[in-house]
Amino acid sequence: MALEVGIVGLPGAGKTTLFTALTRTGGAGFGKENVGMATIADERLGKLAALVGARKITPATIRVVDVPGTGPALLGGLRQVDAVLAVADGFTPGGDPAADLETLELELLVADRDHVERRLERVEKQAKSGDAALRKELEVLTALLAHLDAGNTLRDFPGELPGELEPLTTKPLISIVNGPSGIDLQLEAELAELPEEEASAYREGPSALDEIVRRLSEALGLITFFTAGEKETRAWTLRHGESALDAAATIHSDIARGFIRAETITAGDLLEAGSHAEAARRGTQRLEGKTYEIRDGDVLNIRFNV
Ligand SMILES: Nc1nc2c(ncn2[C@@H]2O[C@H](COP(=O)(O)OP(=O)(O)O)[C@@H](O)[C@H]2O)c(=O)[nH]1
Ligand SMILES: [Mg+2]
Repeated sequence: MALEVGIVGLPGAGKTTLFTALTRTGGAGFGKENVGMATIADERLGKLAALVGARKITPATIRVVDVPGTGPALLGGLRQVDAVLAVADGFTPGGDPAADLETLELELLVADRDHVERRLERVEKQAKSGDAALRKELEVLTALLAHLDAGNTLRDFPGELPGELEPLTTKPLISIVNGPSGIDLQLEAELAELPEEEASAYREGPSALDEIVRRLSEALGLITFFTAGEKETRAWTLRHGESALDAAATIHSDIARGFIRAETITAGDLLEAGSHAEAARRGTQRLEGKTYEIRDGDVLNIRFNV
C-alpha cells in the first residue's frame, strides 16, 4: 500500500498550492478533491543508477490528498491517510498563522468527536444483540465520548482506542506556515514547474519541499531501500523495523511468496566499490534471510523462485 498524506488548512491557506508544489501537477480546480503522487528526493538514487547504467530511474513516492475546505464530512475523507500536513496562511498581512493552526486542530478534534459519536450510535444498536465484543466497545466509546466532552483529546485517553475507529487527531501532524516566515508555497509551486537545475538556481538553500518530505519521513519512521537494476533502478519506502520479507512484498507479492535470500549491501559500500563485482570482491555484500531488518540505504537484490 502506498503511503498517503492528507493536506488540511483553513480556506485560502494554500492547500492546493502545496498540492501543486508537491505533485508538480495543477489542482483539479476549486472545490474539487485533488489526488496525486509526490516523489521523495534522494541523492543516492541517481548515483546508484549511474553505477549500474540504469535505463530507467524511479523515485519513491507518497500519495497526496488535498480536500477542499474543512468540516467533519470533508475531513472524514482523510481517515485513511498515514499523516496530515496542516497549512496556515502566513502571507496575508495581519494574519495569525499560529491561531489558525489551533483553530484547525480544534476542527480535527471536532471531526473526531463526531466520528466517535456516530460509531457509538451504530454500536449501541448492534450491541442489543448481546455480542460481548460490541458491548465492550460500547463501554469504551461511551467513556471516550465523555472524555472528549470534558475537553480532552484522543491522544490522552487512558484506555486503548477501539480498532474500528479511524481518528484524525492521533495521526502524525506536520504544520507548515505558508509565507515569508515559513515556506513560500506559491514560489515552490512555481519552481516545481521548472527543470530541477533551473529551480535550484533560484533557491538560496535546499528545496523547502524536500524539507517537508524529510519531516514527513521522520514522523512516519520511513526508511528507503533500493533495487539497482540495469533495466530499472528504484527507491522504495518501508517503515523503520520492517524486514527483508516486507521489502520483497513491497516490490511484488510473487517475490515475497518465492523469497529465498536477499543479497544486501549498503548504498555507501556499493558506491565506494564502484560496481557489484568489486563489492563482491571486497566482501561487503551479504546474504540475508526473511527476518533481516532493513536499514535505510540498503540495496537489495532478492533471489526468489516462482
Ligand atoms: N502571496 C501569496 N499568495 C499565496 C501563497 N500561497 C497561496 N497563495 C494564494 O492564495 C490563494 C489560495 O490558495 P489555495 O492554495 O487555493 O488555498 P486553499 O483554499 O487552501 O487550497 C490563491 O490565490 C493562491 O495563489 C503564498 O505563499 N503567497
Ligand atoms: Mg484548495
